[in-house]
Amino acid sequence: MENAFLRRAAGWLVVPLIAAVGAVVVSPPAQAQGGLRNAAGDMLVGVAVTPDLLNNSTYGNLAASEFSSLTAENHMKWETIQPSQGNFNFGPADQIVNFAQQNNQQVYGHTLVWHSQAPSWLQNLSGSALDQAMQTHIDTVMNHFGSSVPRWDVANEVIDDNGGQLRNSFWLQGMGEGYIDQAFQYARQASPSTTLCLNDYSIDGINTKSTAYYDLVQGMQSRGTPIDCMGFQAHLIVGQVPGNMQQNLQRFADLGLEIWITELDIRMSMPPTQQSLQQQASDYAEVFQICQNVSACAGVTVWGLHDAQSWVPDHFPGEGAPLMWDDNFNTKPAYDAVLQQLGGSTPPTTPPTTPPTTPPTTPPTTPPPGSGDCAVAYEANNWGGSPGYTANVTITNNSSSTINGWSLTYDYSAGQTVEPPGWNATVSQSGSSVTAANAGWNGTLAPGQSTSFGYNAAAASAGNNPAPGGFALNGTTCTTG
Ligand code: 9MR
Repeated sequence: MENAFLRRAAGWLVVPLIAAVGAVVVSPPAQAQGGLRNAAGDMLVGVAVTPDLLNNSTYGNLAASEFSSLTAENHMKWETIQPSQGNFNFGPADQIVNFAQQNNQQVYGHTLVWHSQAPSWLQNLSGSALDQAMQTHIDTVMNHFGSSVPRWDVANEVIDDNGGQLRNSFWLQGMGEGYIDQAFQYARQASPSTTLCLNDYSIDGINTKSTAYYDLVQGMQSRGTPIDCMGFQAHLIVGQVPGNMQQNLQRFADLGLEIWITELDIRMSMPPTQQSLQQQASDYAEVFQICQNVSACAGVTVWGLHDAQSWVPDHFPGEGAPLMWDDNFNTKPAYDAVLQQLGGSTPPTTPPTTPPTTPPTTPPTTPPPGSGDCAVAYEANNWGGSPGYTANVTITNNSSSTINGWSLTYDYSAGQTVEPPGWNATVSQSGSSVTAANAGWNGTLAPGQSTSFGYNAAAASAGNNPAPGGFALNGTTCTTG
């Protein structure tokens, strides 16, 4: 199997190479390239887009200047590309690809074989007719885009939500369980150098469904089916980044796959509060940090540019605001947190807003909270059979005052060693004592507000990993549990 790093490096060469051979005249970047794409180094930062909106100057400028990869949110799906049999409609998708080429961006292809957004003529086929339609579609689409779309979701959402069985789709009914292998084989034949991905939601942490994918990938590999990459959609809820997400992505990386976070959004109950926006910022930074920590992780794509055009409110009534820009294209705390996580400089930010409950006369700094005024929840996810583990720590300000800047100290008793600096805090260790200091964006904790940080660590030996004790926030003892 080709090395994931080489593949990542090769992917970067695609657009310059096209320019070099003179096949396409690539104009200079239309926009100054700053922001996220610049800060991210060799990690791609993507956004799902709609062709019409690229003509809106605010949307287009942000899509070009902040992102290094584009995914068509809808316009490379079967119902758009081949609405009736044999009639291919590449216009909207080509707009996206052209925009990407003008702005030195990659394109992530989404998606070739899926049970949803599939035209009824296709759903009415079965057996060899369905098989033939699959091959024709894959061939025609991949040949049309060629190297301008260097990776594709070949099969999307093929496993059920309950019990990890193959989804009972028209594909499964029409072609049997070999349809997934068949799709990947057709894709490899059509375009040998394209990175071929599986992609799904609710597989971000270790659970029944993600383990079913792990087994599916291993089965494909044992049968010689070409699979190169695993996409984790990460349609998440504020405060619920799975504690073992990094461990989960790593186990797929260890199978030799390139890793992508393909459809990130983090929704919240509406309307947003200062607390939910801060939690969202910390969650976004954590997801980007996870990709940074997994060396096979090539990129993170967010599923939409700004809140006003997200799919979330239509599908989850009462929830929304899942993206990094608000309805009016203002950056949210999540943007600043991601930029900082990527190592970029945070623009001069608006001064912290005083929480509504704080009277205007409250002095800016408040004394440390009294004992029990903070609570700590600690969990360690052991990497089965090895001394390694991932720790996640959540602190809650249970006092009635805002905390401005925090430092949490605690002690390990069994010789554990943490790997600094961790994520969402700067973690260091001296002897058995660990200190975690807030990151730039989560130092302010309003009354009742929580924030989480984490790090990788190793126990002295596998299985010998008791929780630390003596948690103190700014010197004051916290309750645990
Ligand atoms: O965001 C897409 C939305 O505009 C469409 O109406 C919807 C139709 O199913 O698909 C949405 O995108 C989905 C993606 O293609 C696959 N993973 C789940 C995404 C959110 O539903």
